Amino acid sequence: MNHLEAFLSAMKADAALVHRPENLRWLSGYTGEGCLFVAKGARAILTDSRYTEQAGREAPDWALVQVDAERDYPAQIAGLAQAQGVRGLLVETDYLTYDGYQALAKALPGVELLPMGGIPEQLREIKDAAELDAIQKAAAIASDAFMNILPSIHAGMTEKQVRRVLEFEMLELGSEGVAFETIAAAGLNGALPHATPSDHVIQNGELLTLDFGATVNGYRSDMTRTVGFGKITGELRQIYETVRMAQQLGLDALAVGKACCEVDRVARDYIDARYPGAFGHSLGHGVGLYIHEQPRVASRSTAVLKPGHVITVEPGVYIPDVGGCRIEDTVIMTADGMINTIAAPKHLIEL
Ligand SMILES: [Mn+2]
Repeated sequence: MNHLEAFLSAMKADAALVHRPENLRWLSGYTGEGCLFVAKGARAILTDSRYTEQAGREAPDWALVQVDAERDYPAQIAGLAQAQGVRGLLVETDYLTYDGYQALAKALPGVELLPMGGIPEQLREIKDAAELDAIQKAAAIASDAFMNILPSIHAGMTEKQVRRVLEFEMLELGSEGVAFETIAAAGLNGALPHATPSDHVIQNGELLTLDFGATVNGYRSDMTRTVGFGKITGELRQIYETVRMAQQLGLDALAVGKACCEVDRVARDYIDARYPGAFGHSLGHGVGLYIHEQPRVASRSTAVLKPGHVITVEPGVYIPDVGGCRIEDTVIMTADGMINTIAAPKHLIEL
């Protein structure tokens, strides 16, 4: 069953309207702006003249409905809904703006707008062979880029300079673009889990956390490595080894049929016993066309691991006025185990 067939059979309404860019791409292959109208007897891409050529190339099996000043999105959607006799239309109420929703409701007086309820996101959890191939390629690019830049990064560079070198190398190796905004956090900035690269000059004795990913065919990879400059001793080394062990325990806990909250707990208990309260975020998340997908690997997650899940394992320790460390791999769950897509080593590298 292809993505569209899976979606159609999961739809509990006459038709659906899809706006989220990742879902457009996943269902149709189309990567431009606009939305999809999907019904049992119709599939159409609605967009404007800037994208009609592109939509025809990327999704030749889909009908094209052009919007313009005369016939805007609500009017064209109303036309399609009427032609298909739609009474209930699924919409992404977790993505549409309030104004967009109001405009639709006004244009479709006889149609009930129903929440999509995350159907595409649930289906996207399980990746097929082509998706896994793209993610593995993206992971290899990021991992190789990290290894390639190690000889050229050194104390005296700023976080921004390291980011530039790393992102350039990923592009050189074939990435379409960054998977998300690269994090480069050295010294005390390492205590901020999502620090933005700054002009901070990296000093010997500091840790640098790099969280980054590449993109292939729209699919992303996600990895984090923390490296040291000069000699790393005392508490920073302890923090590093604690995170490294917690990450390994998390990886070792992965198995098909295992509850995600159990995997989170194994890594979290290890850190909490040593650095209480220093690991605030969840252990991991799904990765695919979007960087944060289902399933969540979190203490309150109800998800159970299945073959085809792609998840991260990324514990961290963050201590204000001391620094921090995170180590992360992207892992594919398979019927008989798992594949760690990130090859880069995890011992403490001192540059
Ligand atoms: Mn991540």
